[in-house]
This record gives sequence, structure tokens and C-alpha cells, in this order.
Amino acid sequence: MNEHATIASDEATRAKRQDFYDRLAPHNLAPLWEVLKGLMPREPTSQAVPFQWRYEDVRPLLMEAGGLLTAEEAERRVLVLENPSFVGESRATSTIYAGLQLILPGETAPAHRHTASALRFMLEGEGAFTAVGGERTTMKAGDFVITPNWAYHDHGNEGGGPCVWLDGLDLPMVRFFEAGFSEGYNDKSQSLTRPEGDALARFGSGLLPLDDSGRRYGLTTPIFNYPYERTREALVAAAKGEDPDPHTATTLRYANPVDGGWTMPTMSAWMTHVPKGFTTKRMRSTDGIVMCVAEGRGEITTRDKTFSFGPRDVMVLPAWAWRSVKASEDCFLFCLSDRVAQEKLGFFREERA
Ligand code: GTQ
Repeated sequence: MNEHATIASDEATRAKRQDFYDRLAPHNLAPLWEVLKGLMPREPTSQAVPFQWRYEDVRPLLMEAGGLLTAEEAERRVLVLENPSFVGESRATSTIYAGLQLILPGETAPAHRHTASALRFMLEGEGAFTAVGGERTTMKAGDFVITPNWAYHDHGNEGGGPCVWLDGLDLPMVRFFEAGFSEGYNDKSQSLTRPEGDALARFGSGLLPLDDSGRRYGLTTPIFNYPYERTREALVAAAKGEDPDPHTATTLRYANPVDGGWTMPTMSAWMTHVPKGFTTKRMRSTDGIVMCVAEGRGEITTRDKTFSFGPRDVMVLPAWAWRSVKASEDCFLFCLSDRVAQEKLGFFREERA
């Protein structure tokens, strides 16, 4: 067979196959062999791209939103942090929704509940509170606050200035499963049945109630505020006791005191302390990460990007992209991802250079 004959027969074969595919289509059938490599890549290539929102850029726009509508009108006055790859999809990473929420003095973000789990990382202002399970918690800068799925929650601001926090929700996951419900409460705010600090006293002191399983919120931790004061103190003390890990420096994860697992069923959260002058060795993992700077300045490199960061900046580190942090000051970095969900499903992997 000469060369031309080969090409001719390849073309003939291709045409024959294409004709077959065209006849499959009306039956809603498709040939796997044409898409198999895309369905099962040798390794992940995240659609999300590395991105940074500098707080100094976003803050004026958020304040402008504050002049346009009330928290009550908006239900939640939030600027959604959309990954450039997912415009219009309310996704920061493939699986995590993130946003910056503003609440002004005297405002109420009305009570509602939804299938999505939510977490807050407090950024700015004093006097903001969130209420869950009949208890309020005042949110201070750096606090990690949790709204369990299907728990009524409302927010308010009893301080004198604007309050802003980062919201992280598992909305893209809920949407993927098409399992989302939501409903309003019969009042603007829920009624309070416990004093502030009750949950932290019962579950967050290295003690547990004798007659309470702690499963108040199903798979979610019964503590709904992990105060920054305590987290920071623990990290600083831990950093004194051991040299920083080459890849993770000093990292502590937020834990459910009932079972030692992560705090929520779908989203993992942790905080990393990178001491001044330290650069972490490159690592990568299958979870796309939303990182928010609690304190410090430095640089983060991931995929083809290097971002210099300062307090309250938010970054997206895509799944399976190498990442490294260089601290020019003592850094405290809050992170969230879908790691817990991936671990439960058997997907999670990481690699350290
Ligand atoms: O505070 O309950 O950013 O329901 C998006 C949806 C925050 C909230 C968001 C929400 C909330």
C-alpha cells in the first residue's frame, strides 16, 4: 500500500466513523473512545486560575455597595469573588464560593437557612455578630465563624463602623449535587436562648459536656466561633516548640472537638504561620484553596503567577498547582478548601517537592 492509499483509507475510516457518530447522536449516545482521555486525565488540570483580590481595591467598591442598598434589601450584601475562569458562576475555585460581606451599624441581615454550609473569616470592624442555634457570637478580626448547614442564622452590627468578613460556602458542591434547599425564618432575627460564649465554654475548652453528644448540628462542629486570639496564641506557641516544617511551616487545622475531624462536612479550614524570612518549599494538592491574609506580608507563587500580599488580601490557589509562600513579615494565613470532602471520597492527594 502506498502512502496515498493509507491516507485515503484513514480518511475513509474517519468518515465512516463520523457517519456512525452522527447516527448515534439522535439516540443520545456518544462514543467513549473519543472523550476517554479528557474524562480521565493523567493528572488534574484545574480550570480555576490563580487570582488575587487586594483588599485595598475591593474595599471602596464594597463601601459603595453599602450606599446603594441596605443589608436587609440585599438579604446578604456581598461582593462575590469570582474566579476569572468562572464569570457568572459564583465560584472562586471549582467547588468553593467566596465573597466579601458588608454590614453597616444597626443593620440586620435577616435570618434564613440553607443546605449550603457557610464559614466566615472576620476581616474588619467591631461589633458585628452572627447568631446560630439561639446563640450570638461577636466576630472579631481573625475569628473563624461557622454556620452549619440547615441552621438558621442572622447577622447584625451593633458597633459604630462598617464590618466586613470573608464568606466561604460550599455552594458549587451543593449545586453539583442538585441538593440545595433554602427558607426564610418567621422573623428578622432568631430568638436567643443561650448566653454568648456558651458553645465555646462547653466544647472549646478541652472539655465536653457529659450528657451532650455534641452532634447538635449533625456533621458540623458545635463550636461556631474559633477566636483568633486563641488560634494565634496556639500557633505562636507551637512555632516555639518546633522548627517550621519545610512545606507547611507551622499549620494547625480547625477541628471538631467531638471527633477530632474537620469542622464541617464539606469545607476544611486551617491557619498557617510562616515566620519572617522563611520560604516554604513547593507543594501541591488536589484541593483548590482560598487563602486570606490575617496578618503579615509576603509573596505567594502558584502556577505561573506570583502575588505580593498584605493583610486581608484574598488569593485563589488552583488545585494541583505548585505553591510556595515567602514571608517578608511574620505571616498568619487563613485557608479553606474542599479537602475534607475529597478525603471522604478518596480523591485527596498531595505532593511535596
Ligand atoms: O451570610 O448567609 O456570601 O446565605 C452568600 C449566601 C453569605 C449568609 C453569602 C449566604 C450568606
